[in-house]
Amino acid sequence: MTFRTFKKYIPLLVFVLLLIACNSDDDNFVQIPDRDRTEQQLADKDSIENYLKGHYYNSSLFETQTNLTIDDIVITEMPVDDDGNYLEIPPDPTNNTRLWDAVEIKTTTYEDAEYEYYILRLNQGGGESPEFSDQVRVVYEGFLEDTGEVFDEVATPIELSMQGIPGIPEAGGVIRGWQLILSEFNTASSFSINNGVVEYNDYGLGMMFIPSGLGYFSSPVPDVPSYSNLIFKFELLQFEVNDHDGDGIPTYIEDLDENLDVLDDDTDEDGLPNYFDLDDDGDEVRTLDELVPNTYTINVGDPEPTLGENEFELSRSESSGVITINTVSLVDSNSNGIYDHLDSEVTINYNEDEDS
Ligand SMILES: [Ca+2]
Ligand SMILES: [Ca+2]
Ligand SMILES: [Ca+2]
Ligand SMILES: [Ca+2]
Repeated sequence: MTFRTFKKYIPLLVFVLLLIACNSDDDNFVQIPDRDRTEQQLADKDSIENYLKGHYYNSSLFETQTNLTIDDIVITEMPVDDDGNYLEIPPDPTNNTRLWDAVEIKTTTYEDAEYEYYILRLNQGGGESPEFSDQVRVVYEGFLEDTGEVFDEVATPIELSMQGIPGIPEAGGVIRGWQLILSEFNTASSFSINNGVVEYNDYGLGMMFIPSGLGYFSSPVPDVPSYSNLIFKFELLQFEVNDHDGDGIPTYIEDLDENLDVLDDDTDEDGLPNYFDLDDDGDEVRTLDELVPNTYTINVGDPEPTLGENEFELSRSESSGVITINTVSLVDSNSNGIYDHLDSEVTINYNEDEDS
């Protein structure tokens, strides 16, 4: 089962406010202009597709066995013909498949450019699927498409927040390609602990082929030259729902226009995007107080309560075999189509009795 606690970054809010307050204007160093994204993507697409046509993987293994790891994925260069062109059929085609014949091609718009990216789906995973802004537990290896050089790898599972906060490296954040692709996979269906080692069952396993524009693009990153296409092998093991500002609303729900970008949603236009704003409509009643609270108590082992469509778990605790689950629900009390916490005309505080 997935663990569904809620990460909070309230101490970080202070840093963000400081950053906004001290926004300096001393950028008098020479800036090298970025390359045009659309032009770069044309070159990157060509390069990635050549790689996919020029390599194969050990496909039959993944059709016959379960719980394989990234170490079981073997990528080999295709043989060439007399003219030096890649053959289209790999050696031992019963057991091997050309990557180009196995990947899914996806498209997205990002920073006003159109992108293709590619997924090799080796196991979907039997658990739940994270949202683009959640915290994931993964194992991965990343290497450069053009040299094959490994620039980043973790052999034991680590947790990463897929959504960062600008200016706060500690808050995490991953490249756009990861946000798009990991949210397409599911976590493990279950896990067990044997001799202190966690063993996951039926987790997401695959590879991603990401153009530089959905990777680091022009940014300097150790061992990754600017404009590098990136390839990752990964296992998606678990996830947690992120609520960056701890206002009770999961971060992905604060992506109001559902474009998988939480930085462009700022209802009160105070410079703090909703996912990092404790009072989203700026009406001086905190978002958490503009949501309707509810409490469920169940016994350990009982089925989970079914939450409403706009109801989210805020916290849970367990005592003497009884689980207490606190939730909040979005509400539109004047039925004008705008939830109270986004409607500065409505200032009902649903926690007033408790506070006074
Ligand atoms: Ca958005
Ligand atoms: Ca705001
Ligand atoms: Ca908020
Ligand atoms: Ca309001």
